[in-house]
Amino acid sequence: MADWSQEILGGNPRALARAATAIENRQASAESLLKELFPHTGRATVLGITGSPGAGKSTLVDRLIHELRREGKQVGVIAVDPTSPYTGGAILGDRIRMLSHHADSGVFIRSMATRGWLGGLAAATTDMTVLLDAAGKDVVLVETVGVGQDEVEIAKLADATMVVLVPGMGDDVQAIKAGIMEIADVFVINKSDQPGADRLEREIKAIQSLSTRKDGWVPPVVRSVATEGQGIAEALSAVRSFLARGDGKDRAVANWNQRLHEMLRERMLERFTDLNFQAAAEDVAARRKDPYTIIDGWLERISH
Ligand SMILES: Nc1nc2c(ncn2[C@@H]2O[C@H](COP(=O)(O)OP(=O)(O)O)[C@@H](O)[C@H]2O)c(=O)[nH]1
Ligand SMILES: [Mg+2]
Repeated sequence: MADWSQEILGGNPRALARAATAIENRQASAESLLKELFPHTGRATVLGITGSPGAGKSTLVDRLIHELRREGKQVGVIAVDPTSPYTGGAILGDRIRMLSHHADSGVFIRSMATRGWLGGLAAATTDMTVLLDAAGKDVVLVETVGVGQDEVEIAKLADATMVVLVPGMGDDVQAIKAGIMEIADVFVINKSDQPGADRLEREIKAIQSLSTRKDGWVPPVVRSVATEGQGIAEALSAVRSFLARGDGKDRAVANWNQRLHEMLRERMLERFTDLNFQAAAEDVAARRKDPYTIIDGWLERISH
C-alpha cells in the first residue's frame, strides 16, 4: 500500500491507472489508498463541464487539454458521460483525437460508466479527483451530461462549472430554467458557427436579469467553436476570473460540505444493499407497518 501510494505521488501512470480501476470497481483497497493519499491533495482545481449530449463538451475538453498543456499544466479528465467518445460510444474520429493525448504522460483520462451505480457516481467522482490531485494533476476536468439530477450533483462538486449550450436548440433554455442556471459559473455557447448564438445569448442574459446569485457573480457568456479551437482561451480566462474572486478556503469548505453529504449517502446505501425495499413497500402500502418504524429499524443497524 505504501509503495503504491508512493508511486502515485511520484506520478507513475501505471500505478495511477490501477488505482483508478480500483476506485471504479470499488475495491476495498481503494479506500485505504485514498486515506494515504489525501494529505497530499488540495492543489488541483476541479472544473466541471456539463451540457446536453452532442453540445460539444468532449471537443471542448480536448481543446482545454491542449491549452492547459501549453501552459505546462498536468491535466486529469474524468468523463461521466455515457455518450463520451472516451468510452468508445462516439464516432471514430473523436476516439482517435482523444488518443492523441494518450502518449502524453501529463494527461490522464478516465471515463466512468454511468450504469450500475446507485447514486454513487458523485462519491466516485470525488474519489477520482482526490486520486488525480494526489498524482499531481493541476487541473481536473469533469465532463458530465447535464440532464439528470446525479449529473447536477457532480457538477456541484467542482470548483467551477462550465455549462455548454448550443444555438438553435429550444430545449436549452428549458434546461437553463430547470436548474442548470444555478450551477453555471460560466456559460459557453458552443457551435457559435451555427445560427442562433445571438438569440441564445439574449435569452441567457434575460434569465440572468431576473435573479441574482447569492455570491453576486454574474456568469459570463463566452462563445466558442470548439472544433476550430475558437473561444477556448476566453472560456478558460472566464473560469479563472471566477476562481480568482472570493475566498478559496470558503469555496473549499462549501465543496467539502457537499462532498461529505454525497459520501455519507453513498456509504449508507452500500451498507443497506441487502435491504428489501420491495417487501417493506408492500407492508407500508397495505398498512401492515408504518414507514417511520421501518426506517427506525434500518437506522438502528448503523450503530452495530
Ligand atoms: N459545427 C460545430 N460542431 C461542433 C462544435 N463542437 C463540437 N462539434 C461537433 O459536435 C459533435 C458532438 O461533439 P462532442 O464533443 O462529442 O459532444 P458531447 O456529447 O457534448 O461531448 C461532434 O461531431 C463534434 O465534432 C462546434 O463548435 N461547431
Ligand atoms: Mg462527450
